[in-house]
Amino acid sequence: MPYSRPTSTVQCAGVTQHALVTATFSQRMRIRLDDGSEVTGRLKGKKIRPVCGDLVEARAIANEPEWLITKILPRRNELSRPDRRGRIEVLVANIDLVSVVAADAPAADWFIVDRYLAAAELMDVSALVVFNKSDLGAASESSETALADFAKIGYATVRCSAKTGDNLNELKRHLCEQTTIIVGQSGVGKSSLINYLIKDADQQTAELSRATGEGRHTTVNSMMWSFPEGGVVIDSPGVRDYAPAIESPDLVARGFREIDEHAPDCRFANCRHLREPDCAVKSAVEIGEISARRYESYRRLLALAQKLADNYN
Ligand SMILES: Nc1nc2c(ncn2[C@@H]2O[C@H](COP(=O)(O)OP(=O)(O)OP(=O)(O)O)[C@@H](O)[C@H]2O)c(=O)[nH]1
Ligand SMILES: [Mg+2]
Ligand SMILES: [Zn+2]
Repeated sequence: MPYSRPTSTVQCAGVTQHALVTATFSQRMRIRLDDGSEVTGRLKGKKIRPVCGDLVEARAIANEPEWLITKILPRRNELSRPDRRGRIEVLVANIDLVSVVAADAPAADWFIVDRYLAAAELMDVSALVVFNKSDLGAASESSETALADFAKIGYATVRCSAKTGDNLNELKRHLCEQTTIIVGQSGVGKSSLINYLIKDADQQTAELSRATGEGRHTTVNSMMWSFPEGGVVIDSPGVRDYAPAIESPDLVARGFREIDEHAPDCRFANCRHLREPDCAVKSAVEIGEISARRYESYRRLLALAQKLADNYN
């Protein structure tokens, strides 16, 4: 991928053009222009906050190496989370696939995976579960169960290793020709997977880390990489926890496809599947049709969404 470092070349103020945000740093961002070159952009004022995947309007600034970003074009979708004050923080925009990575080291928190999957459902985009570090041996019992749960409800799952390259062709097959965000806990191997799949990503990350003075091994910014064959993948910083920003508790069930599927059979149309009588969801959990862990995940996210809604109102 062409990457031109900001230079001290004198530039004339240019006409506004569309650009793609390929990386965000605290004050600056990397944007890709129509001709494929990449330049550093900064914001005009603080009213807009572009994220990786955004299409923006930008123009060259006379006698400065940086470009000025003036506007964000309408987004197709947003992956977001509530910030500490309960406001919505957008992480990336305009994506086609949420690829959630987990591993047995560090031990997987499957509730986090469920929440990313819920975010994908609510955004109406596809999702994929990647179980990395297969070279470490057989998966733990809890991971086996969780992976089987996901497969049962129709999510694609890929077991692979960024260390040995095992099954990475299969992973690549899922990622090509679209815009994917790779998410998951810190240390599960998100960047390693991208480095394996995109040969010069490691070197470019190192260069950017030097340029920005930021660490190399832990990803601190979202960053987009392109496959030569088409398609892009966004590496994102690992999380300790994640929850989607959900406008109303009523929407939480939509984030769990197997719960959403059973909900029409509940006695009450507005059943929250907690203590209501004749709840088809709870019946399905009791007979093992719906995974008890996924149901617990739903209850936890519902409680969180309720808390956020109460704080907000
Ligand atoms: N054994 C084994 N180790 C791996 C594999 N993939 C990554 N690692 C190691 O796991 C550690 C974390 O890898 P990263 O790629 O930095 O993980 P990350 O998910 O990008 O982490 P953050 O950027 O902090 O979110 C590194 O020491 C990698 O060498 C794998 O498939 N097998
Ligand atoms: Mg990383
Ligand atoms: Zn119900």
